[in-house]
Amino acid sequence: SRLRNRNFGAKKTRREKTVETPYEVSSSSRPESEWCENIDYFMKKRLSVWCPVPGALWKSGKIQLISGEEASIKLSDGTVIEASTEELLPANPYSFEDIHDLMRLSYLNEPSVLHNLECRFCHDMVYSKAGPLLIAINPFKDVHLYGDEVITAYRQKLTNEPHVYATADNAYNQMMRDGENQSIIISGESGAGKTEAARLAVEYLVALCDDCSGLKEKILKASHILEAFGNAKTSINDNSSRFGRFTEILFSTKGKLRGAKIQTYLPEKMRVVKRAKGERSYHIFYQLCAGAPLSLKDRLNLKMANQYQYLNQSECLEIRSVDDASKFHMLMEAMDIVQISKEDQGHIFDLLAAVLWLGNISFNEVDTESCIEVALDEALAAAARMIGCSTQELISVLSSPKDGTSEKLTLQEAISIRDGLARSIYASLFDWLLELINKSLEVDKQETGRSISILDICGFESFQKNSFEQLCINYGSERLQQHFARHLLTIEQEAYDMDGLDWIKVDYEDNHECLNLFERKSLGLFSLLDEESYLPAATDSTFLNKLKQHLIGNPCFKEDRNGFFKIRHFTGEVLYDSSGFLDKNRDTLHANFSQLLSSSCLLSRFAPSVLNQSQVPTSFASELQAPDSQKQLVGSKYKDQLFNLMQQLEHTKPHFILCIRPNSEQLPSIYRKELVLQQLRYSGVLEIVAIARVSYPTQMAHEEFARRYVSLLLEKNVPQDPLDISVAVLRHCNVLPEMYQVGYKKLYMRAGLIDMLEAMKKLVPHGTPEVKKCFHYANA
Ligand code: AD9
Ligand code: MG
Repeated sequence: SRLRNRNFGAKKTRREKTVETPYEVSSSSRPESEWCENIDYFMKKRLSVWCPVPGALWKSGKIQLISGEEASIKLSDGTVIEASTEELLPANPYSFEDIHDLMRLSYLNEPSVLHNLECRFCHDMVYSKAGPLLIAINPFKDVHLYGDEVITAYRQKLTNEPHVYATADNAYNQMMRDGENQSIIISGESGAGKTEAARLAVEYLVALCDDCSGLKEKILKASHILEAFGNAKTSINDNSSRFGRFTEILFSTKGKLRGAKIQTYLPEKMRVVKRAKGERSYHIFYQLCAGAPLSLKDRLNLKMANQYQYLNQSECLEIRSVDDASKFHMLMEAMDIVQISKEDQGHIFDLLAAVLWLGNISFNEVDTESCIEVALDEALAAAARMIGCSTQELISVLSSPKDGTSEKLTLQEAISIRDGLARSIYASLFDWLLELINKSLEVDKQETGRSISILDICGFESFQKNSFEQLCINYGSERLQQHFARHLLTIEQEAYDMDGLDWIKVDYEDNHECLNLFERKSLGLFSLLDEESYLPAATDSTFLNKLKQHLIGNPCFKEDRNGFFKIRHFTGEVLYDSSGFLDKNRDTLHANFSQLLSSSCLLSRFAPSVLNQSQVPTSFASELQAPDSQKQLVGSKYKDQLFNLMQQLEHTKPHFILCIRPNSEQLPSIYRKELVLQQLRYSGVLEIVAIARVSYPTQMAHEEFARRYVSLLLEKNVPQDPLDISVAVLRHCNVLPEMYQVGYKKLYMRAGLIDMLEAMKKLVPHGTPEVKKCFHYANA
């Protein structure tokens, strides 16, 4: 309850003064600063207040009586309740339609924000702004806010309603205006709508440009293909992304669409062979089984999905209102559009069938001493045929011990080798597919110069059982949250302080402690995990002991019952089951995989390039149970990838979208206040608004400002110093003093000012001698 009952601005009179003028507070409301002293006023004028009500968070009502610290409140349903005056918060007089930006609430407090978002949500207005941040609440239904006509409306600026399109439009305009690369960073927990938002952003950006070469269609379809291979139904989201995605849309310096490049992060391999009940493997498997044309079915010896052990094990083969067969037809079309050759498509289907058939391979116990033998049946023959090797070669891989010793395999070991092979094939297939897609979207580098990147990583997850996969996903969310908070909450405040601005700090509890838990050099969770993974004798339980020994001092780490530990994430506490951590982090390939690779013309065709790229040592034989210390392990590799990603993002101007999941059932029209509030709280939305209300979103060095806007000065005596030019321009244009602050180095401007200056510039003729002189000066 970090934020409960916080009423931003209530005690911060100084800030209130700077804020009111540009965002005009309606005269019918009292300024926040007066709230504390003016509860009486609210009672007399019968103005609404928020009152805490057990089980319903807050309800609005009117104060009937105040006696000392206690007040009687009549709620809108007629009931009267008692509450302490300290717990009451002022409600806003506005109707929600006016308030598409939470910055415009005259009283910024949790119940007001929740209520405003709820009203908008109930009217299908699922987007709102929180200052610089776009909030998107997942409607789980078609809200008719998308498509060509709406795109045109945003392009022509016919509407100022918040929207992903507006965010994308803004990014494009800023890229063109400032010549700076942009990024759209989408956060939110699993099922909140990140992937949909990313799709809409890409849809808008590619629609901005004329498209003669079919590039636009290719970019959209590429995303469609990746989703078929990288998304799956989980218990939280029917279309959950099981990999992170960073899509760069590339433009020429003139703003023409030139191509795209996609990077992916940590696709979840384990899902191919194992997952929780009620979840599915990757969509593509079910689509293939349901929709493959007869000839393909024959060639792959394809059965129904329920006949494959890898698919039927989790007792979930279909998704409500999803037609896998028609999805498959759309996928084939998408592959054609992306120009994946028919031959490569054939290979892709072969490998998918290989994975499915591998899962059906069974083992017989030959004698009582746990000696096992691969069953010589249809599954073995089909898998070998699909991989492109002989059954004997496949048997040899599946029945020889991982570490090359002569010991006999147990049944469990044999199954683990089989599953490891299936996972590796699928992971390599995914990487290869990405390579094909990127080749198809590739452009001549000289033609590009600008880009807008869209980041959509897996959202925070907390299931009943959480394993290594959730740990990595949730660590990714922590990293992203740090970037989000740094940009929306910290950097700006630091800059104001440094540049000598009059400023009141807004505090925010950041997540550095949790990041530290994961990232510390020698005693962080990932380095401890690596250390154990390199030791052949280590087990999940020795790993857990190590964690307990070294992490117990960190407030984000907690011991739990045997085999489990807890981490306090910024979103809340998650219980992790440590079993399988070491194996998943090692992700060792079978020693004989290289043998199979050389004998299978199919695997040798695509796997080597992919495997070399992913920094796996060239000798597979060295990847035994405990990998050699040169191989980078899964967790720390992901950590490094995220670091690189964050660095890439630091070179862009970020735009943030926060997606919110209004209910856990994926149902339309249900807005669960507690769930929404929790997400608003841990993302720091109220703090972001509080900062935005007093912030200056556009900042420009005086030199740059002078260069751009000196032409607005039509006088003869133009000052020499850039700072003086800035001030002269602003005065000359009659800009209200509360719209800007002048720092030592930069000019800090409120939202809207720069657009106004741009508009004025268009009206002023260029080229007077004074202007030219100043341009020379400023450029120099
Ligand atoms: V995860 O972290 O990948 O598990 P996401 O990506 O945040 O998650 P996703 O975009 O997949 O969530 O959204 C989940 C589902 O919500 C979608 O499959 C849609 O059915 C639904 N959704 C999301 N956004 C919208 C929307 N703008 N309009 C309608 C939506 N439905
Ligand atoms: Mg997603």
